[in-house]
Amino acid sequence: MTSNAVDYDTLIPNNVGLSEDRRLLKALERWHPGYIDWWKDMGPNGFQESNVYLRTAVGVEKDGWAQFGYVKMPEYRWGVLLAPQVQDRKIGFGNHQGEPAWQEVPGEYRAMLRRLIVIQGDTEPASVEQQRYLGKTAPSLYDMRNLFQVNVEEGRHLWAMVYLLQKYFAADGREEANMLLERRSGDIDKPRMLGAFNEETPDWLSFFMFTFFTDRDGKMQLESLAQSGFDPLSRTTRFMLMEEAHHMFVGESGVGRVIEKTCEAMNQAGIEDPYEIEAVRALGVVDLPTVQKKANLHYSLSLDLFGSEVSTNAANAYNAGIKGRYQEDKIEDDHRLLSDTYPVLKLVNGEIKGVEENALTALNMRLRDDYSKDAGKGVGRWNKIIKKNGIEFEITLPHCAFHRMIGEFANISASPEGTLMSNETFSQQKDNWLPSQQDGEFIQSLMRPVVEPGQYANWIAAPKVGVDRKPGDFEYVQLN
Ligand code: BYC
Ligand code: FE
Ligand code: FE
Repeated sequence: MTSNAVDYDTLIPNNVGLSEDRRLLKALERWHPGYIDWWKDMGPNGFQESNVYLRTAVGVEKDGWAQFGYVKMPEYRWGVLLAPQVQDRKIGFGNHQGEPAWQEVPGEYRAMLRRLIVIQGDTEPASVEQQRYLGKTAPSLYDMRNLFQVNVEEGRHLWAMVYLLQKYFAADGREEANMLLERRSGDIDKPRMLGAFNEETPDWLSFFMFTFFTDRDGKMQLESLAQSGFDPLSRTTRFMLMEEAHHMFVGESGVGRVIEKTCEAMNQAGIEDPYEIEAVRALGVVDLPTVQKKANLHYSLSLDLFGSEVSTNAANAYNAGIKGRYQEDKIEDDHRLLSDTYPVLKLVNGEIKGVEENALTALNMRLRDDYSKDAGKGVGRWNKIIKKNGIEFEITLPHCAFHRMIGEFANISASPEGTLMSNETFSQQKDNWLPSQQDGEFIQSLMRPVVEPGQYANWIAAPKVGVDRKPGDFEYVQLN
């Protein structure tokens, strides 16, 4: 079955010929009610009966895959969608380079593959859990709709991984699929697997930072899984990446609109100094130093998601042909990396030094560098908004040693510039670098819902264009 058309006649929309695979169909139908229960329990709180103007995937080709319309979220058509199969696709890297891509799980890599799929799957519902109360304080119906769109798509990403587990991993895959519905973000007994997915997303600035920084880790990880020699994983992640672009748009434009509104308000009030924090806050907008602190927090939490800089797990997954580099198929080298090196920042005798490491074990570091470059471009666009408004301030990405819990710098303290310091000094300075309790309370004080169509909270600018080219006063969510 290689058709790209999506079958919407079945309970579970799909382009994988589900109706011809009775065993799999049964397994997914058995999993479905638990998913819906999870969505109603842990999904967007309070809006399950509202009509939301959502896009639903109706095909998997580059153009015209999305259809817009009002949907109640629990009735969203979550489905199993794979990018088109590439004929005669070959494994592009590692020990099996040049061999035909696997259509079944290779026995020797079964455990490794399952682990990666489970970790990927675990992040998707985690983000929905983290964001579940944000609907109540949305700055507009436009933003509320974008939040819900991100949420239903993360739900679909969970479906994508559950499909792989149920189809390719028999009984233990079924068990993992069930456990994905049992862990909970931030739960002490059954937490989600990765650190950043157990943090809170307490306000909308955090939501925008999360979709900018943390969904971008999603993009990088999915890009490297899209290179996988296990073809079904490659095809699923390739389609997920088309949805991921929207999540990062929500983040980048969201923070951009916050910055824009702050700059405008400062100019109107004649405030030139961005560090006149109380004066800026009195205007009901978020001061730029606080935006910087939020960026410091979410960037550093997201760097942790790349694992240790030097990792044999990463080398093994690459050698196995399971997880490649970012844009592996566009890199011109031998795709084996057996004698190559890669520069890694490490702690050497109490100093941060660049050290040449084996390129295979340094793959997490490399992916993280690619991530930082990608994130840096978006930050550059934020800075253009500030500059255009004539304000002297620049958002910067902190040093990779700042505020880390995983890897080389997990046990030291450093400033955002990368200056090492004692833990005591760090604690004294912390509130200058990361959102303090007071900053959090100030932002919370701005989080009042705005639900009139076409209206926006005072702290955020209106978007340049509507969703699906709808007019400014379009009712993106029909509350009832
Ligand atoms: N937190 O060799 P190491 C997304 C563990 S986001 C907790 O350093 P490795 C999304 C690690 O598991 C993308 N534990 O790392 C975004 C291992 O434990 P075990 C999600 C961590 O394996 C927004 C030990 O430390 N997808 O899609 O090379 C909204 C040593 O591991 C952490 C993926 O991550 C951590 N941060 O790399 C919605 C792709 N980091 O096994 C969705 C799949 C490491 O020794 N995952 N550990 O007990 C992977 O490729 C890799 O597992 C990791 C870690 C990159 C996560
Ligand atoms: Fe996702
Ligand atoms: Fe995402």
